[in-house]
Amino acid sequence: MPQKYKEVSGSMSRMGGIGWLWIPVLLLSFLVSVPWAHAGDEVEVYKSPTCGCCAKWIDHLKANGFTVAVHDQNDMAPVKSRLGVQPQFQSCHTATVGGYVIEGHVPAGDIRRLLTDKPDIKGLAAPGMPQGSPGMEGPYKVPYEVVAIGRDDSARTFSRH
Ligand SMILES: [Cu+2]
Repeated sequence: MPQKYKEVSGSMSRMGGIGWLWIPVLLLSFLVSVPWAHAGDEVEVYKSPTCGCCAKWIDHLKANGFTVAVHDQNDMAPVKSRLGVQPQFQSCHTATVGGYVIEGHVPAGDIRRLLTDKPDIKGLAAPGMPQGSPGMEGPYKVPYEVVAIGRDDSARTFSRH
C-alpha cells in the first residue's frame, strides 16, 4: 500500500508544473456542458418589497437554473404600463427575459419553452394568482392556463397546468 501512494504522489508532482493550465480548460468545458447554462437566462423581476409569493416564484426560477435580478418596486403600476401588461393579464410580479415579458406565476418550464421556441409574441402571463402555481403552493391546486400574449395583446393558451 505505501508503495502505491508513493507512485501516485510521484506522478502528481511531475504534472504539477503545467497542471494549472488545465483549470481554465476544465472550467470552460464544465460551463459548456451544463445544459441550463446558456445565454439570455437572466430574468429581471419587478416586485413589491413585501410580496412573499413573488419571492417564492424567484426561488422556483433559481431552482430551475435561471439567474434572477430582483428589482423591488413600491408601485408596480408604472412597471406594468411601461412593459405593456394589460389589466386582463396582470398578476403580482412582472419579469423580463430574452426580450419577453413574464407576468405572474408562470412555471419555469414554460419560460424555458418560450426561450427555445422564440415565438413572435409579447410574452407569457399567468393572470391572477392561481393556487398551486409555482410560488403559490398550498393546501390545494386549481387548474390554470398560461397565456401567450400577442403583440396586439391578443390571448391564446400556451399551456395548461
Ligand atoms: Cu404572487
